[in-house]
Formats: sequence, structure tokens, C-alpha cells
Amino acid sequence: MKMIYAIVRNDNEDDVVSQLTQHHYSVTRLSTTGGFLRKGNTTLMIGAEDEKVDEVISLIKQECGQHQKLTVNMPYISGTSMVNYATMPMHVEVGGATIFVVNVERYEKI
Ligand code: 2BA
Repeated sequence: MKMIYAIVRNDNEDDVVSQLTQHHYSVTRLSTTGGFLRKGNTTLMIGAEDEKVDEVISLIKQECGQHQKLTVNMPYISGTSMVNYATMPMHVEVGGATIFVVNVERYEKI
């Protein structure tokens, strides 16, 4: 058995969860925050049999689509004698999903 952790955009969360539950997968949603953009995202935990992992990833892919390029204003501190907070435009890729597949040593429902 595997535990699949999928970090998805909040915009895609509902569609991904609906798709997975319609295909009879159990999902736990965690509200998380990206360390770089410091924006909310969602981490989904899906426990699945080894042979189902590819199907789960393909369902997530269907709903999250491809990465898109986005320009965001990142805060930074400029100036030497005085602290001056400013923003700097930066190009990042958003969308898609970041997926980790981890072995499950033991699984029990009691
Ligand atoms: P964030 O950390 O907010 O990152 C958002 C996007 O900013 C990333 O998209 C990436 O395109 C860019 N980015 C992240 N760190 C960067 C850096 N140090 N320098 C330049 N650009 C950077 P994704 O790669 O699609 O990641 C989306 C979210 O998935 C991340 O949100 C984070 O919450 C999670 N994530 C991605 N890779 C991870 C990893 N290796 N471990 C844990 N969480 C990860």
C-alpha cells in the first residue's frame, strides 16, 4: 500500500476531491501553506493499493492541468541605512500538482 500526498492549488481542490471520491478513493484534505509564495494550498492524503497509484495520479492530473507561468510581487528589504520594504516582480510556475508517493508499513482501521 502507498500513501499519496498531493499538493494542489485551492482552485483545483474541489474538482480533484470529487473526481477521486467518485472513483471510490478515500481522501483527507489538509489546509497547507506554500513556503515560497506563502499562499494557501491544499495537501491531499490518499491511501491506495500499489496498483492504483497510477490511476490516482492520472485523476489528479486531469483536474489540475499543466503548470502556468505567473508573475508575482515578492517582498524584500532594500536600502542599507534605513529598512525599506519593497516588492520585486518574480516569475514562478503555478498549477499542476506536486505529488509524493510513500510506502505504507502498516494500515489498520480499528
Ligand atoms: P510554494 O512553496 O508557495 O511555491 C509556489 C511555486 O513557486 C512553486 O510551484 C515553484 O514554481 C516556485 N518556487 C518554489 N520555491 C521556489 C524557490 N526557492 N525559488 C524559486 N521559485 C520557487 P510548485 O513547484 O508547483 O509548488 C507548489 C507548492 O507545492 C509549493 O508552494 C509547496 O507548497 C509545495 N511543494 C513543491 N515542491 C515541494 C517539495 N519538494 N517539498 C514540499 N513541498 C513542495
